[in-house]
Amino acid sequence: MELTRREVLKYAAASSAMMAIGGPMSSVMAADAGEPDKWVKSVCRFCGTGCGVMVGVKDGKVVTVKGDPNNHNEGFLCLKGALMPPIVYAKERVTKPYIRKNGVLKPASWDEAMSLVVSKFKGAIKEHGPTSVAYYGSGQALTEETYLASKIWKAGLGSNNVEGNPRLCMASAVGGYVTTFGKDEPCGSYDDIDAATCFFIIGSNMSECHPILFKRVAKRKQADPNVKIIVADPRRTNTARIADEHLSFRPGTDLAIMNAMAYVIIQEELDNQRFHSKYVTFMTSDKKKVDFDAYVKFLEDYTPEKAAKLSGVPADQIIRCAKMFAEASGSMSFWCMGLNQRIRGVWANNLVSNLHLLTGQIGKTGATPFSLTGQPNACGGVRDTGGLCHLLPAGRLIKKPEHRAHVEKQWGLKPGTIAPKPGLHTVALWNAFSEAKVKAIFVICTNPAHSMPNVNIYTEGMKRDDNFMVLSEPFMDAETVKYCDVLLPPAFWCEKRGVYGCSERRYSLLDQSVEPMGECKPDVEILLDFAKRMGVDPKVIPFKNSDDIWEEWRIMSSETPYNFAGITRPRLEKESGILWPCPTEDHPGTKIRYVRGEDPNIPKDYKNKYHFYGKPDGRAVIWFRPYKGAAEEPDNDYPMVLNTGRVIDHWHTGTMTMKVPELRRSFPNAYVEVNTEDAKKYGIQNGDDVLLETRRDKMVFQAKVSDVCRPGMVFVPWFDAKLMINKLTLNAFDKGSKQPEYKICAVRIKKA
Ligand SMILES: Nc1nc2c(c(=O)[nH]1)N[C@H]1C(S)=C(S)[C@@H](COP(=O)(O)OP(=O)(O)OC[C@H]3O[C@@H](n4cnc5c(=O)[nH]c(N)nc54)[C@H](O)[C@@H]3O)O[C@H]1N2
Ligand SMILES: Nc1nc2c(c(=O)[nH]1)N[C@H]1C(S)=C(S)[C@@H](COP(=O)(O)OP(=O)(O)OC[C@H]3O[C@@H](n4cnc5c(=O)[nH]c(N)nc54)[C@H](O)[C@@H]3O)O[C@H]1N2
Ligand code: SF4
Ligand SMILES: [Mo]
Repeated sequence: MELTRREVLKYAAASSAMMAIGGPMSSVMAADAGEPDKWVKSVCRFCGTGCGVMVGVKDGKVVTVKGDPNNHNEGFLCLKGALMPPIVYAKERVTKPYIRKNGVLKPASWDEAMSLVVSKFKGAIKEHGPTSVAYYGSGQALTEETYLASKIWKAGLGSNNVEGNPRLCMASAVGGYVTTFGKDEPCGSYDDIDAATCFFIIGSNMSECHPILFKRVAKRKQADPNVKIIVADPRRTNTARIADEHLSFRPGTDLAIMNAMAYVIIQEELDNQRFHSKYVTFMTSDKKKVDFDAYVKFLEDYTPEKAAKLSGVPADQIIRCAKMFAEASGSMSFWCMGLNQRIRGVWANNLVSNLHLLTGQIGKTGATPFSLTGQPNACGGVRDTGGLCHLLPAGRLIKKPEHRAHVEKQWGLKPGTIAPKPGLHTVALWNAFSEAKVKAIFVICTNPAHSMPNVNIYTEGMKRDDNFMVLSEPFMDAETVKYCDVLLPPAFWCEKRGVYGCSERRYSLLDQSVEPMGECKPDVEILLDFAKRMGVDPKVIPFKNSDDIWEEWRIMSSETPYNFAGITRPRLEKESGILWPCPTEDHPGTKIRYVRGEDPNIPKDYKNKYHFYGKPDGRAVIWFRPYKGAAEEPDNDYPMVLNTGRVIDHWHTGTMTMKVPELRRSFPNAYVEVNTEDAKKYGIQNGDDVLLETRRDKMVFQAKVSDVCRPGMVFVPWFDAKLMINKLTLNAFDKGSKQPEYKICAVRIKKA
């Protein structure tokens, strides 16, 4: 059904509830503007679901957006996706460069701004060496933007300080996949949803954060009432409301629950011996290869009774869920920040994959461990191109000499050009910038002055005079604008051309729909200009535009298991997304990895059906991952857990969704969710002001009293720049992935 804009807006206020049930939203025509002159194929600007959109253009302006019927979303969009056009023309758009003078941003020409940027970067490199300069990017930047920036820094400037917000988001998932399978990225696809008979959704609020995928899950359940849904989340979210089993546990204790599920599976003889004896290695946390019996012994610490005591989930519920998962004809797991944003994020990821490997619930349609990616291009843009401080393109590692040598050869560099030491990861990088050890940083498509944990430290650091930040940001009211030394005006979303790669290894093209506003330039052009002015060898950066960059990267991938040589620009223009590996132009793309006959990386006559070729012995790993607590557990002084996350109608720091009146109205301010029992204990009524205090800072929020949070925890959404919860959060991080623990810290609350 098509809705007019007015009809859509009627639904806006109720959108969360609506999406939770899979809702009446189908393709949305959010326009009163009349029939567009043309429709341009693109991708939604927001979440990692990566819905295809058609952008309606009239008189050179974007007037409407509708779902692309040929992409995986089959024409469906959620409200955020449908309401994008007004964001493009918001009055806050930055349309010319600015330079800060005496504390105030003053308009400048491109040449003045870029000359200053280059003099600062050159000065820093000359005085303090290449590691004093950095790039901080984004899982929302186009693939070509991140590939280019990473190459400029690592190959051109000699600095591996290339980081970005995916460190705050997907680093633990990368760590999980790499340690378990030897290669990053999911092995299944969205199509698995239509065949799965059990969904294990853990640490993901899909109904609000991946609404169109959740809709597909809900549709599956509606079509077949025997399909089971397990949701493991300490909050009773909209997602949990359609679950057959909602496991509500003390935050952080899900490691014990997943181990207990494995215990039950083995006790009930529901493990798949034939599969794990042939395709799995059992490994202790200190990387000793052991046998199945050692695993059984390890799990003795995790009987359902012991896990129940620790987590607060009844033992019989753990047993029911374990059986449900193992006995289903196809089990599909989804997870997101509830697992990744933890100091045991990688371990939590391993534990989900353990359940699949133990039961053989993998490598067949409907059975797969599927990490939901947050941002629209964290997979394609950052993980795949290697846009982090320890990575090189296609999953190769800076610390491995043979990986550096191969990339140097592919890039035509002198051997030894890429520095052998990884750069600084995000928390370390911003620490170093705050101490003015890193002198100059280029920030593109992210808003760290709002999104970093324990953010006061970093905003204080940004105020210093002896470090320098250049920021490319389309909106004047983004928090980081307050602190940058130079502000550059980027072309936004539909004003530029490039690729997004979403959660399921699907690469889709965003074609340019309209001309950039004012003096805005695509980030690719900004970076190319920067490289030229920095004197980077034109043989290293030979590109004229985004198409040239894609061409180099596409061909380079063909010598790796990421092989997407078949995904050419003309093909992307015609088709609405293709899943890699895709080695040749006539290859349809790959739905299931690691399976003979499905994955083109495995020879057709390979001896075994499955081949986990990311590991030297071809076997995936079941890891022993014991339960360990959070970095800051509640205590007498700070007796509750503070949890932070998202709401359906806002995107992150709100710079975009706050510009859409209907979205702003549905969530105008941040608030604190308090459980009814805790409210009674602290004498708090719905709507009261509540003071939240952590060891970092304190702030007052209005209370929403409900049964959503479990007792002992509170939840605050982090979109609101006026009420910035990241002043209170903790910057402890996972030792392996370096991803911060946004999901758990200790807090005390009282009525204000
Ligand atoms: N509407 C909307 N959608 C988005 C985004 C957005 O800003 N707005 N952002 C996108 C991005 S970048 C991301 S990363 C994703 C995030 O998507 P999600 O991870 O689904 O969203 P969050 O709200 O961050 O957290 C999910 C859940 O983790 C739970 N959780 C907290 N502690 C624990 C724990 O100890 N164990 C478990 N198992 N769960 C726990 C929380 O209660 C919360 O319900 O969303 C993407 N989609
Ligand atoms: N408390 C708490 N904090 C969190 C999280 C949490 O769960 N809790 N989640 C973390 C996670 S998962 C993530 S992914 C991060 C996200 O954190 P951020 O990346 O900092 O948040 P965004 O609001 O997405 O910032 C994107 C910025 O890019 C700008 N922009 C949009 N389009 C363009 C463009 O084309 N070019 C340029 N140059 N700029 C553009 C936007 O206006 C916006 O200011 O936050 C992390 N922070
Ligand atoms: S589900 Fe995500 S990608 Fe799809 S329309 Fe909504 S925000 Fe956009
Ligand atoms: Mo994210």
